[in-house]
Amino acid sequence: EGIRENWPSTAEAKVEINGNKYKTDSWFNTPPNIISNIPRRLHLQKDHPVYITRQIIESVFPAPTYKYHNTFDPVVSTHQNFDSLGFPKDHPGRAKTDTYYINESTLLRTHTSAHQADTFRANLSPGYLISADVYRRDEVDRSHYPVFHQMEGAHSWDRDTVPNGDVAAAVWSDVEKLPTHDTKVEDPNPPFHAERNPLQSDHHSAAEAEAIGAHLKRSLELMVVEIFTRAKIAAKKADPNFVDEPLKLEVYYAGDWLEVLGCGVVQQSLYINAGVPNQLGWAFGIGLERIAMLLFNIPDIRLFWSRDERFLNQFAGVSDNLGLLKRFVPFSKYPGCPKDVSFWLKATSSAGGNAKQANKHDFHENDVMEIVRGIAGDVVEDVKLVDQFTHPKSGRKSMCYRINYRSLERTLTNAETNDMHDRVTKALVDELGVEIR
Ligand code: FA5
Ligand code: MG
Repeated sequence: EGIRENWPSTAEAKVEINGNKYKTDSWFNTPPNIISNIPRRLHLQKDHPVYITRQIIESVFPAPTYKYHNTFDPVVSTHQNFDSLGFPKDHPGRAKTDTYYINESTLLRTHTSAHQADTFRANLSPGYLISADVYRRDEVDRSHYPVFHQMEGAHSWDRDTVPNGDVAAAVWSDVEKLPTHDTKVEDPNPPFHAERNPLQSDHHSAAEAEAIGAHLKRSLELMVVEIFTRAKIAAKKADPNFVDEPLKLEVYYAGDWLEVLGCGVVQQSLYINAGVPNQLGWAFGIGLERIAMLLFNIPDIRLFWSRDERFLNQFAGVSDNLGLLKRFVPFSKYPGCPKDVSFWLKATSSAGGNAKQANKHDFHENDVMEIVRGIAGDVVEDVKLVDQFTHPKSGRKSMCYRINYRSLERTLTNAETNDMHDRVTKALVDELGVEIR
């Protein structure tokens, strides 16, 4: 209730997060419903499915080879989150429409990779696992939530300390030591492509990249085999970001392919910038909720935030005895109430009947998502664009979104759904300047 109120709007306001005060500026766009979720840290809440999933993955990446970091602060610099990873200045992820900023140079991390460079620099162990809450302005549906949990894993080898300086031999010897499994994994992607990635060829030999790729794949296979014995899995080529030979892993679930992780051989520039130029290795980043949804058969990502005992009690005692792990039994599904809202976008410049100008607008769908979440909170199941068109004469653009209001815990009354929808409609007009049709 009233979660959009008390939102500091002046440039001089301060916000307190985990006991630290931060000065906000015109970049500040983190609403109270996000800030209030920061202390939840579901990955540290015993018997929570996100915690259990972290435990299971950690068991596949054992200490002391891997060191676990589970309490890094979510407030990081734009340097940590983007620059340290080589994200270009115009990368869309940096936009205020995609990321929650505290001020121009401070934000809520959008991924655990924000800690990659610092962890490489600290160089405490060959491998690490970082589990943490991460924050993104994103779409609203059953597999996306603005706060979720990621686990990042990495393993590095040091040219200076491997026997005879032979990294490839050292990595293959580590591959030999990995446990074996007898599950067949379909993977049409060879571990190394000679034609790709000229940058890495300055730093790695093909034999080194191939050995590291093999260690990465074998390690991820072990994880996947541990988690899903029955799911169908595919490795697909992904967009290159800050890893080479990038791959993402998708799992077939409830009739759809669900993306669960991204991974690859770490770009050497990262190690160089982190002051450990003689290291080389791999990294992956996984969405813990996505894994937990598959593992426990949890149909909606909002359930993770539920404090309803009918949800939480189903996992009681599992952290201490993984043998008790069983699939989630959904409690009753309450009726959904879909409502449409159609509006004309505001033109950026005064259109004055000029069709070309009227066609220009400064509209981002994530702003619609954010307004709906801010008002309806966890009572919205998904928001979908169902229609859009441009008026042939005026050039004005119209959008129609369908908002499905559905609580996971009770039946909504007509009156409260109508009230929420009216408030959403009003906020769209007030904050985005749209005109309701
Ligand atoms: C990353 O965040 C990279 N940092 C991962 C990485 C690490 C790649 C190290 C290479 C080396 P991506 O944006 O794809 O990648 O997110 C990783 C995973 O987070 C996705 O596969 C998905 O499982 C999960 N995820 C992404 N957005 C959401 C969301 N809104 N809600 C829930 N889970 C999400
Ligand atoms: Mg995404």
